[in-house]
This record gives sequence, structure tokens and C-alpha cells, in this order.
Amino acid sequence: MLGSDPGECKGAPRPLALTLQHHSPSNLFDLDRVTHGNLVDPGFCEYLAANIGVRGHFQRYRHGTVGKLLEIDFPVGEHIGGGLAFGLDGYLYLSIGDGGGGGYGDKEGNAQNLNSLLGKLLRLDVDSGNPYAIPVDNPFADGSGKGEVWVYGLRNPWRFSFDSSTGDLFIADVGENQSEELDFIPAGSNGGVNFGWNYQEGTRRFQGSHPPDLELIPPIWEYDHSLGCAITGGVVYRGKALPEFNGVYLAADYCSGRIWGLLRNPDGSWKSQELFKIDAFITSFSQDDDGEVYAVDFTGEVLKLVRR
Ligand SMILES: [Ca+2]
Repeated sequence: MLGSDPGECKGAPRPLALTLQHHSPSNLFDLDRVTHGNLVDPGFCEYLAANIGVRGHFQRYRHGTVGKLLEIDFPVGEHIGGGLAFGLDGYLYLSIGDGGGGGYGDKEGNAQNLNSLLGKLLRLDVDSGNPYAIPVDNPFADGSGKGEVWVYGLRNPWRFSFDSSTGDLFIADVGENQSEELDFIPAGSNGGVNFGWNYQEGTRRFQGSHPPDLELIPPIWEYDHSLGCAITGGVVYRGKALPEFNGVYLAADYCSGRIWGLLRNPDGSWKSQELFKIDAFITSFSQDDDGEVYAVDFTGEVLKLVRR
């Protein structure tokens, strides 16, 4: 649990002190930042969207016009992913699911296939090229795989985010039938790492055996389906209203409404704690300019993280 060592408990989060409170957005941008697959770029000159309704169409809206950024075909039409975020490096990252459905198990092996964009986190330079350029330091930019790929071995990375302070990257990967997992890439990584799907679901073996020289990166945290059904990745709290939560990563389970906090120990290991439970189906988290945290429910309600 967070602050489980008495010596660490000073200033540690108090789990029953928080809730998500109904919040009325003051303008459209509040909603844009918390609803599915939408993003306003850091310069506010364009708006990017993952249009899931038409399957994997990533679009850009600029100067009043709509343009194609990327279109991806999905074999089953599920596990699309659809997250978008800018890294502190200024590149656009997109999370793409393996394209399989529930019980499908990525039969086509897309997540482990470096020549497929499915089951990956992509990294694009949207300030260059038409409609984008591939950053020269992308791990497979030399042609050894799809140049867009940053990391692979993902099932349905529905939500991911960067710590706005450190640039660390958190990828919440929805599991098949047993494990919901959280993957982590520290700032400064060269990418190219393999998070294991579909050889593994969380830390459990799933299908086949991986080559012994292929390194699979395990999740920093996972929970099984006795606690929920699908992880909704959140954000690292960097706001001002709840200073005792500075640096805590928040995540939810879509079905059970459980909200957890994770904090990294000085030795690099992670501690997790369930903070509270809410009667809502959380589909996404986001932050405002002050770093305060919001979540959106499946019905479209916007909730704000506050002290209870
Ligand atoms: Ca994994």
C-alpha cells in the first residue's frame, strides 16, 4: 500500500479522503481534454481525433479543414486503442490495439509483428511531412519494422499518458480474461521494447513460447478480474489542490469503479493502493492547465478529483 512503511507515511495519501465529484465543464475544451481520443496540440493550432466510430481513422482539424492523419484497418473491429498524447519531446503518440476481439487472443499475431501497426504505441512527427514524418530516432526507422512503431506487444492500450513533470510514460493495457496491466517506460527510453502480448497476459503465460533471446517487459502492476474487468489508464497527479498526491499515478477499473493510486519507491519498485470506489463507468482521465484531475463516465458525465 502507499506509505505502508510508517517512516514513509508522513504526507502519504489518505485513501478515504478523496472522491470524484460531478463537474460542469466551463467550456468545450474542458470536454475535449477528457473525452475519447481527442487532443488539442500544445500550440493550440490544431485538433486531433481518433474517430472510433469509423474504425481507426485518425484525423486532424486545422484552420477549419479536416485532414487524414492515419487510417488503420482492424480485422475484427475491436481492440482499436485510440489514445493520443504529445510527449515532452513534442512528438505525437498513438495507441493502437491488436485488432482482435474478446476471446480472439490476437490469432494473427499482430502485436508481435513489427511489420504491423496493430498492438503498438506509435510515435509520429506531425509538424513535418504530409501527413506526418517518422522521427529518425524511432527504434525501427531503419526499416527493421514499421517506422512508426515506438513499443510493441500490446493488446488494447486503451489509455496511456505522460507524467507532465518527468515525461515518464504509463500504458494501461486491457487484458483478455484474467489480468489488467499497467506498463511503464521511463523518460529517456529509446523505445523498441516488447510488452509481451500475446505470449503473456500480464505476468501470466497466454499463448506459445517466446524465443529465449526475446526480452519481454513485465507490467509494473496488474490486477485480476476479481477486482474488475478492464483497466482505464489515468494520469500522474501534478496539481496544486492535493499536494500529498503529487507524483501518484491514478487508474480506474471500468466495471467495478475502483480507483487506485501507484507511487514509485526510491529503489524503482512500485506500491499500489485502492483509494476509493465510485458508482461510475470511468472511460478516461485528463488534467487541466493547473494539473487538476478529471474523469469521464461512459454516459458523458465529467467528474473532478477533490478532497472529500
Ligand atoms: Ca504485457
